[in-house]
Amino acid sequence: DTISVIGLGYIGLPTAAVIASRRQRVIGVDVNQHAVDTINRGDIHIVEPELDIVVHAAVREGYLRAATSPEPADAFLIAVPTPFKAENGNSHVPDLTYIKSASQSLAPVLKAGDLVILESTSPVGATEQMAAWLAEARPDLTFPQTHGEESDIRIAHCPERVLPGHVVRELVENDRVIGGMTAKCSAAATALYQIFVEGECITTTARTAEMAKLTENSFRDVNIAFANELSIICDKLDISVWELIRLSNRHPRVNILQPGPGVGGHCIAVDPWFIVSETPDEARLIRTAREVNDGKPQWVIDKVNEAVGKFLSANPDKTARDVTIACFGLAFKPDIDDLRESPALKITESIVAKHPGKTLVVEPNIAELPVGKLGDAQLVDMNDALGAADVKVMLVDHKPFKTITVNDAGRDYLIDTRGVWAEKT
Ligand code: SAJ
Repeated sequence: DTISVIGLGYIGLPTAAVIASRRQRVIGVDVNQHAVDTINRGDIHIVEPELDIVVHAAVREGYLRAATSPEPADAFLIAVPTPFKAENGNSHVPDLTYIKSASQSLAPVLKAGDLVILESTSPVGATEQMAAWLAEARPDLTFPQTHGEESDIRIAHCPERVLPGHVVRELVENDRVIGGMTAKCSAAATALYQIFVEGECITTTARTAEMAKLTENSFRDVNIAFANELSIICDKLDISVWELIRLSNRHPRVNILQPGPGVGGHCIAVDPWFIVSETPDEARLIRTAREVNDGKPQWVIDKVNEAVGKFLSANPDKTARDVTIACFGLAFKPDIDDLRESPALKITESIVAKHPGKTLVVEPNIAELPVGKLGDAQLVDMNDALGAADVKVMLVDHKPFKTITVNDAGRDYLIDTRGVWAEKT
C-alpha cells in the first residue's frame, strides 16, 4: 500500500518519515517547493532532534518521496495548519482554509477503497466538514456521511499529540485516539497506525477525537494559567511562588505546573480558542485561562520597567539611555531553538522598541538574531551579558542558564520569570 502525507511540516514530515522507516511506500505532499526539494535530497527544512537521520534513511532507501501535488495512494493523512482568524467581531475563529485546499487538491486522485485521515488539530465538526468538501469534489464516489459503512471512502480523525523536541519518539510511543466516521473507518485507520505506533490505538467518534485533542491542550493551558496567576499574586504578597509551589506539591493530590513569561508554541495558545469560539457562553474557565496566559508577557514588561525605574532612583546620575538590559532566552520553551509564538521573543521585542539604552540577548540555541523587530539588540555570550547588564530578565530556563548563581547575576534588578534565580535569593 502507498500512504500519502499531505503537509510536510512539524507533524507531517516526521509522520511520513517514521511510516517510511517501517518499509512502507510514502509520498509526502507539500505546496512548498523548497521543502519538497530539500526532502528529496534527504535533508530536512525544520528543526527536530533525530528527524534528519530518519528522513535521510527513508529517502535513501527509496521509501519516502516528496511532491508538490497529490498522487494516487491508498491512504491520505492530512497534517496541515489550523490557525485562527478574526471574523464578525470574534477574534479567534478556527480557520479551516488549509484543510479545505488540501481536500480539494487530493479529491481528484481519490479512488474507491481509499482512507482519508485528518490529523490537524481541529474544531469539533471539522472532519465532517472535510468529508463534505471531498464529497462535493467527487460526486462519483460515496462517502460515510451519506452511505455509512457502504461508502467508497473511509474517513477518520486522529489528532497528533507529539511534543516538539520529542516528536520522533512520541510518534511511536504515544497512545492514539482514532475517531472514525463509522466503525469501519476507525478499523481502517487503526490498521494504518499499527504500522508504526507502539502505544495503544483507542477508537471513538470523529467528534469526540476532535474534542479530546482540544481538551488535552486546554487542560495544560488552564493549569499553566493557574501557575501564572499564582506568580502574580505571590509577587504582590512578597512570597516566593517557586517555594510556594514546591511546598504545595508535597500534598499527594496537588501538582501545580511552573509559571513562566506566558504560553508560547503553536498549539496550547491556539487550541483552547477552538472550544471557546464554538461554546462562548459555557467555556468561561478556558477563556479566562487564555486571557491570563496571554496577559503574562505585559506583566513581565511592566516588571522590567519597574526595575529600570528602581535602578535609576538608586543611580541618580544616570538616565534610561545608560541602562543596559539583558534578556536570557528567546525560545518558546527550554532547550529548543524554536522562536515562533514565543512570549520571550515578544517581551524582548517590546523592550527593544521602548528602551532607549542597550538591550543584550542571550540565546545559546541560535547563531544569529532573527530579522524583524529586535532592532539593534545584540546577541551575546551568557557571561558577557552577566557582566555588562544593569537589569537582567530570565525568560527561558535553558540548561546553561541554570548554572548562573545569584552572586554571578548580582542580586539587584533581576526579573526571574522561570525561577532560575529566585530560589537562591
Ligand atoms: N509552559 C509553562 N509552564 C509549564 C509548562 C509549559 O509556562 O509548566 C509553557 C512553555 O514554556 C511553552 C508553553 O507552555 O511556552 C507550551 O509548552 P508545552 O511543553 O506545554 O507544550 P507544546 O506546545 O510544546 O506541545 C503541546 C503538547 N500538549 C500537551 O502536553 C497537552 C503536545 O503533546 C501536543 O502534541 C502539542 O502541544 C500539539 O501539537 O498540540
